[in-house]
Amino acid sequence: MSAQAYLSIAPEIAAARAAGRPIVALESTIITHGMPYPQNLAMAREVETVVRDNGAVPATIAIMDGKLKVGLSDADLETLAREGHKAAKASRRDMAALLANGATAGTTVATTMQIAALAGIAIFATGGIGGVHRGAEQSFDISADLEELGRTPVAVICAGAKSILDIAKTLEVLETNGVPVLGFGTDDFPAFWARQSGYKVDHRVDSAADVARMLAIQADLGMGGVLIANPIPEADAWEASAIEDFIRQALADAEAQGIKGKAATPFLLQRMFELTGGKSLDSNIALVKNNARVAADIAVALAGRTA
Ligand code: PSU
Ligand code: MN
Repeated sequence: MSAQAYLSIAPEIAAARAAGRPIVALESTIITHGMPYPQNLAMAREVETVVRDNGAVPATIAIMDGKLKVGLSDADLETLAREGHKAAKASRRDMAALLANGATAGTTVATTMQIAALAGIAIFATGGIGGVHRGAEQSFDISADLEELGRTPVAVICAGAKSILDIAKTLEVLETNGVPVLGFGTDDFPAFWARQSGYKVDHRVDSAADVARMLAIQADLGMGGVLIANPIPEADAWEASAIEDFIRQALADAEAQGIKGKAATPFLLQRMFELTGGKSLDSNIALVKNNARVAADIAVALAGRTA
């Protein structure tokens, strides 16, 4: 069988695909492992609404019932949100085993990109990407997201990388993997909760049309993914210095409890939620919605070019 045989594409998305209408892929690890219940469920629904309100069809992606599901029902969203950490976190290496077992899994940025590409979807919105963890020179912990961006032709709209990661090393690995990093209305690579990291992006873009033009050329060249870094809205942003103490504390707690590997990012996000009295989550939800809006604008611009 071909990989396509494992896809289950919702009828609305298949129809949009056939008609060349704009579609935005959305990931599901953010639902299962990125946020607590019930805020995760509210977020998943709201982000789909933002995509629709901006003229595109949302395609939330997960692994469920032995299928790579593209476009989830409300009951599917609820299952993922309620299962939370009991669901699997599907990275590239996990896919065959999860399909074989009929498991329920949230898909990471890497896996969502892979499934989106199989389904013919070129634009994907998330919160933050995985990256090179602080201390990676010892742990070798580098997210599979960075490798996937190098090889899979999907544009990922994110709010940069969290400073629980080593942002300088993350940008180096993106360069090694040949991934264009675009700043959407910014010269500075954003740091998720903060609008600036102090590191520059390769190229600044100021409109969805400019992004679409560049994506069309990237596709003509037969190259891989593109990272579009869109800063968190001003009203929801933290000063980098205000959040750094919480980040250090969360990292120290992870170290003390021996949290490593795929558990690291979910643990750090949960600790940040606790340490900030829930405020990190409010910012996280705001930036995801902002990314969904920009992704829809880009998808609309891209569909207009090829129509
Ligand atoms: N960053 C967030 N929330 C998330 C993730 C990252 O703010 O939920 C998820 C994404 O799905 C990302 C994954 O692809 O964590 C990266 O995990 P790892 O660091 O284990 O590669
Ligand atoms: Mn990792």
